[in-house]
Amino acid sequence: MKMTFRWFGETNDSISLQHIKQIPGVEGIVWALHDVPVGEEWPLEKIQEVKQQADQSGLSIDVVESVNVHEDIKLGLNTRDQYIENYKQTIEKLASVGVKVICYNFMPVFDWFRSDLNEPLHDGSHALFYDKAKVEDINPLEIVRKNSDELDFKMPGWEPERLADLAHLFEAYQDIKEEDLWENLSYFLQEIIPVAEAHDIQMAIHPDDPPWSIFGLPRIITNAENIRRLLSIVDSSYHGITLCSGSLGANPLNHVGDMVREFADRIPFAHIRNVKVYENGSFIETSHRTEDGSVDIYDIVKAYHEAGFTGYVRPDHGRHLWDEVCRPGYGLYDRALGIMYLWGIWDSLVRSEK
Ligand SMILES: [Mn+2]
Repeated sequence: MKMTFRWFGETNDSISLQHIKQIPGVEGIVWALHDVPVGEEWPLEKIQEVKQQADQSGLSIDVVESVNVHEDIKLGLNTRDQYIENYKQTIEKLASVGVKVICYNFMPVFDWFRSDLNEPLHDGSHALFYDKAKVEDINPLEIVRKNSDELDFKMPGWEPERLADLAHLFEAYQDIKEEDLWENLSYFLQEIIPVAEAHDIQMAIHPDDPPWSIFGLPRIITNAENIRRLLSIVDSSYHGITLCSGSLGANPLNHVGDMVREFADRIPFAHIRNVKVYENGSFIETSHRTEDGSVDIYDIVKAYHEAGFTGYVRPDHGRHLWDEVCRPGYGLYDRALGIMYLWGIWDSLVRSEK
């Protein structure tokens, strides 16, 4: 496996490339142009700038996360074709600097979703928390207000113009059911995958986080059965998944290790992290260690090892430790600890083979 680390950019991250380079075994960054509005074509000069920065630190730029999909594509509007055309152009440009994997998702309106970004754990660290009852109880428009008041809800990656448009977006999704979303995803894939294939870039869809419908919005990349359906839409090794153990693992019915075993040859990119799921359906992010959460991280790494996995891996989110000031979920310390845990399991599996 090739170890990577998510980096938000020189002026957009509390962590430097030099620090990332010092984590054992990290070969590359997982990056994106976070200031390009969703749907627009990525400018080549800005792509090359990141490539240069990474080169100087001896890190690869093979994995991009994410090239986000415009809502009009997910809604299946007539305007989608222009956005799909822009997407294709971005694929072509990313290929020109050597990008190998593009992570994306197909979640309506919200990307990953939590009720609290700084929930205390028993050890005094803090982590992202999903309070199920709280989310079920709240009107999403209220979240916007709370967000702007810097209270309970903050959503990194939410552009202000998108927040302002939230009421309109919800209206637009009113008639979009799961089957409509499948149809719109299928249209997108049939357009995109041949282009990705021609440019030797693997598309890797991220599962829905959490893996169930929120606020009545449809969500479809949620379990093994739906991943099977997803992969059958286009039969190509360039159409794969970003298998995220924490997203799928928030539903105790999902056995992530078995998903690795079943889908291994369609997983170019793995997110590995743990969550502790409570009986009431709420969950909190924990350290990567199997014993600390509800997801069997050992079994997942073992499944990758058995599959001879040569794809990219990154520790997903981490807790906020030792008073670190960082982007929620994306501190240096806990993700670096997570990497060492993953290497510990991996290296011992490799040695025990010999
Ligand atoms: Mn993830």
